[in-house]
Amino acid sequence: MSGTEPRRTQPPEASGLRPHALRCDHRTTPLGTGERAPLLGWRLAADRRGDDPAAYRVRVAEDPGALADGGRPLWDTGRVEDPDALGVLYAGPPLRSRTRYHWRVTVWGAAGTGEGARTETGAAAGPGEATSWFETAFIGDGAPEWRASWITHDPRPVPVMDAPTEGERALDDHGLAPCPLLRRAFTATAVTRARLYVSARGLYEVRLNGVRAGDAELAPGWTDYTRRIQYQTYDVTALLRDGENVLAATLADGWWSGFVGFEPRRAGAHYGTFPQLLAELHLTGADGRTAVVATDATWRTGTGAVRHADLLMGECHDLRHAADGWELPGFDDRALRPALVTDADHRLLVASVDEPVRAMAELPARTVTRTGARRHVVDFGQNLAGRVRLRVTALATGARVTVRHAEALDDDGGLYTANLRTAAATDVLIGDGRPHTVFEPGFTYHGFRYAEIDGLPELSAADITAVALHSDTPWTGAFACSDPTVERLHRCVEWGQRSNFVSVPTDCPQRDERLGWLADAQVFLPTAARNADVAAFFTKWLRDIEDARTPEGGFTNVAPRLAGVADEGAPGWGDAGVIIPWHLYRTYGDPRFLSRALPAMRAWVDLIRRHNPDLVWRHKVGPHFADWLAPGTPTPREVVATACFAHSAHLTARAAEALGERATAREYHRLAAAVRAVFTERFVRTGGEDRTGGEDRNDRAGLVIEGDTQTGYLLALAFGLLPADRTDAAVRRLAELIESAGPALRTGFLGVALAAPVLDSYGRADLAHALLRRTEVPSWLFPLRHGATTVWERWDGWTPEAGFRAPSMNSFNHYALGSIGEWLHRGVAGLDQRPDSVGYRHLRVRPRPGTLTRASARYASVRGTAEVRWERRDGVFSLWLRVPPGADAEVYVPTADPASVRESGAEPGHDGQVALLAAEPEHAVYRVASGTYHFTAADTVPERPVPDEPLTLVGSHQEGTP
Ligand code: RAM
Repeated sequence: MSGTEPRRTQPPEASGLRPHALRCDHRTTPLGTGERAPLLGWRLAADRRGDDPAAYRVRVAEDPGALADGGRPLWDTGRVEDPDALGVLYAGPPLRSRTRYHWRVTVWGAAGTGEGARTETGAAAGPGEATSWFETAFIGDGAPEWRASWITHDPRPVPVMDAPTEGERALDDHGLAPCPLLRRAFTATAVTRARLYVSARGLYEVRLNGVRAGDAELAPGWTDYTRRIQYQTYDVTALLRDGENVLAATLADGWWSGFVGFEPRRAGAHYGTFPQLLAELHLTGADGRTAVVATDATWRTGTGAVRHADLLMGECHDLRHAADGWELPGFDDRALRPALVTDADHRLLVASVDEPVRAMAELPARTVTRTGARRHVVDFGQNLAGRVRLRVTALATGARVTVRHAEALDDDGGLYTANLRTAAATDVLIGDGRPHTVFEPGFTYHGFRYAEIDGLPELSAADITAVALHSDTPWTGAFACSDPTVERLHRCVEWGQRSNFVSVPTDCPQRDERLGWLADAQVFLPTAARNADVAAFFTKWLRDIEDARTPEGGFTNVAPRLAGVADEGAPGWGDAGVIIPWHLYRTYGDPRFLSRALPAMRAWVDLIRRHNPDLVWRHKVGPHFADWLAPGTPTPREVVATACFAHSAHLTARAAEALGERATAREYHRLAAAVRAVFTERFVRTGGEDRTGGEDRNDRAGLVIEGDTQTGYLLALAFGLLPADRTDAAVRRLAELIESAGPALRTGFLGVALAAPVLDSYGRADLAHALLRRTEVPSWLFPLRHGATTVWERWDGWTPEAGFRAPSMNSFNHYALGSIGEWLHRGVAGLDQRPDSVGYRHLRVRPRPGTLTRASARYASVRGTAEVRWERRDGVFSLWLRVPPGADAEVYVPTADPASVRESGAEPGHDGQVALLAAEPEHAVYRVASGTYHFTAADTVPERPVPDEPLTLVGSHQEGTP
C-alpha cells in the first residue's frame, strides 16, 4: 500500500461470513468426551446485511494438517447446502478413545457473499473458516477399557443420626471423619502426553507433584451415584517431570456420603458411607509407548489437616495434623497404610458432559466490623454461593479461627443464621504456630453475604475474600435500561442463577436443602438460557431427571433423586421433564434434547392419562405443591394440575412433530385438545351459567375460572386452554384481579413466570410494567429497597413490620421469582424469537417501553449475536438492532405514524433488506434480513416517560450496604 493512499477509517465493507465460537456438544474444546456422535456447532458473524450462509463443510482429522484443502481427513461432509445449519452430528468412522480430533468448518455465503467477498486488500475473501478440536476419553460406556479400581482409606459404617434440632449442632456431633489422602509414587521419563481420568464416590482434588490438576471444584459433580458417576479428564503433561512423580488425591464426602437435603434421619450417607477414588493416568512417550498409573492396592493412604469436610456443615483444617509434603516426590510414605480396594465396577462411569463448577469470581470485603474482642463481621456486599479465603498470620498452636456464614444480619449486627436450618455452614481453622496460612476450604460451599470471623484480634479487609463458585456456563446475555432499580433487579436475578447453578440447578444455596427441584428450574430456565449458555449444563441435568424417574416412568420432584423427598412428580414439578427439553430445543436448535426425552415425555403424559381417565388431573399428583408460596387465596389444585396436563400433552405433541413423528404428534395433539375441552367444561363459567350459588361474579367479569385467582387465568391464557372467543374476557378478569390487588401479583412459583409474558401477549404490557416497577410487598423491587442482592424465596421474606419470616423456609437466594428476568430481555428490550422459530432463526423485535426511556439486550444466540437497543428522546423513538447471519427478524417499530419511520436515515427498504409487513395503529411492522439496522420514528408511545428516581434504602435489616 502506498503512503499516499487515504487511510481507511471504516471497517472493510465486505469481509464475508465468519464462523466462530466453535462448540462440540455445546462446549468449547472439551477434553474427554465419551460421545460417539458429538454435535459440532458454530456461530456466525458478518459485516453486511443479508450476508447469510448457504452451505457448510466440516472436516475432522487427527492430524490438523489433513484439514487443509487437498488433505485426507478422517471425515469430510463435503459441501452441504443448508442455510439453516447450526452444526452437524459427527457421522464418520468410529472415534477412538483418548484421541484428539481437530475439526474445521467452512461456510459459504448466499447471494454473492462468501466466495465473492473482498477483503481489505482487495483479494477474494473466500468462504469463512474456523478450526477447533475435541478430545475423547473413554468412548461410549468405556467400561471394558478401565483398569483402575475404586480405592479408599477407611471404610466406615453408615453414621446413624438422631433427628437434628433446628439450628446448629456442635460440629463434633455430626459424625464427620477426616478426609482421606491417597498417593502413589511412580517414575517416568520423556513423557510427551499425559492425561488423567479421574472420579470419586465423594469429591476429589488431585495433584501431580503438588500442583493441582485442572480447576474443577466439587468434582465429579452431583448425580444419582447409584445410576451414573461422572469422571473428568485433565491434561497434566506439563506437570510431569523425569524421575519420581507423585499422583495424590484428597477425598471428601460431598453428596455421596455427606449431608444432603433436609431428611433428618438420613442426613448423611445418601448414596454411600465413605469416599472412594478412581483414577487412571495415561502417559505417552516420544516413542509412542504408553504406561498407565491406576488406582489399586499399591496406593498409600492416610489423613492430614482436613479433619472433616461437608457440603452443609463446613470444613475443618487442623494444621497440627498437616502431613507436609505428602503430595510431593521424596515423601517417606512408610507410615501411611495401603489403600483398600473396594471394587472394580466401571459400569456406571460416564464422561462428564457439562463444564464443572469453578471458582468464577472473587469479591473483596466491603466492610469489616468489629463485634467482639476477637470477632468481626465481614460484608461482601453480595449474596452468593461459595466460600471465604482468609489470610492468617501467626496462629498459635491449637488456636481456633471459626468462619460462620449468613445471608443477613440480625438487629444487633450479628449473623442471622436461623434460616439455614441444620446447615452449620461453619469452617474452622486450628493453628500450629506457623507464621502464614491461607485458609480456604475445598470441599464445601455456603450461601452467604456475611461472614463472622471469630478468633482473630485483628482483621483487615485485605485479608479476606469471598470466592463465588458455580457451574461454568458461559455468559451470553446482557440487559440494561433507564431505571437503575430494574437493572439491579436483573443483577439480583443473575446472582440467583450464579448461586444456584452448582452442578445441578438448586433451589437455594444456604440451608439444608440445595436440591434440584424441577419446578424452580423449569420456571427459571427461559431466564437462565438468556443469561448464559446452559445447553451443556442442562444436558447433564436432563440425565439426572431421566435417572430419577419412578418405576412407573413418571418424573420426580427433585433430581438427582434423593431418599426422603417425595418422588412422585407434582403438577408443574414433574412437568418440567417435558417443558425443559422443549425450551432447550427451541433455544439451541439441537433435536437431541427432544429425541432423548420424548419416550419419557410420553410416559409422563400417559401416566397422568391412565390415572385420570376423565382428564381432570387429581390422582397421581405427588405432594401437589399447587401454585407454591402464592399469597392469598390458593388456586384450586385441580385447576393447576389439569392446566399443566394440557400443556405437557401439547408440548409432547410438538416435540413429536419436530422430530417428524407424525402419528405420535397427532395422538398427543388430540389428547391436549381433549384436556383443554375438559378444562373449559369443568372450570370455566360464563355469564348465566354460574353454578357456584353465591354472588354472581359472571355479570361483572363475563367469565370466571374456578377459584377466580390470578394464577388460574394465567395458566389458562399461557397454555392456550380457552376457546378463542373467551380469551378477551379472561384477560379482562385477570387484569381486574391484578389491578384490584394493587396492581400486584398474588402468584406463587408457577404463576409468577407467566404473569408479564401473558399480560404482554394479550395487550396489557402496561400492567406488566406496573407490576415490574411496583415497590411495595409483593413485588420484585420491594426486596431491593431493603438491600437485597439476590431474589428471595418469598415476596415478604423480610418486612419492616414483621422482620424475618419464619426461619423454617425463608431463603434469600431462590431464583423462582426471578423468572421475570426473561421478560426484561424479550419484553422490555424486545429481543425475542417468533413462536414458530427454533434456534433464533426468526427473531421478533418488539420493544415494550412502558414509562422507561431506554433499554437494551444482547444475546449470543446459537446462531450468532442478536442485539436490540431502543431509546425515546425528543419525540423520536430510535431502535437499533443486530440480526445474526442466517436469521431474519420481524421488527415492531412502536409508532402510530408509519410515514415517519426511517431506517438508517432513509425510506425503509432502500437497500432491499427491509420490507413493510403491516402498519397497525400502535406500530409499523417490518421484516428485515440479517445485519444491523437503525430505525427512527415519531414517538407516539402513549405512556409518558417517568423520570427515574434513585433507589432509597429504607428500614433495612441490611441497611447501608447497597
Ligand atoms: C421448597 C423448595 C423449592 C420448592 C419446593 C416445593 O422446599 O425450596 O423451592 O420447589 O419446596
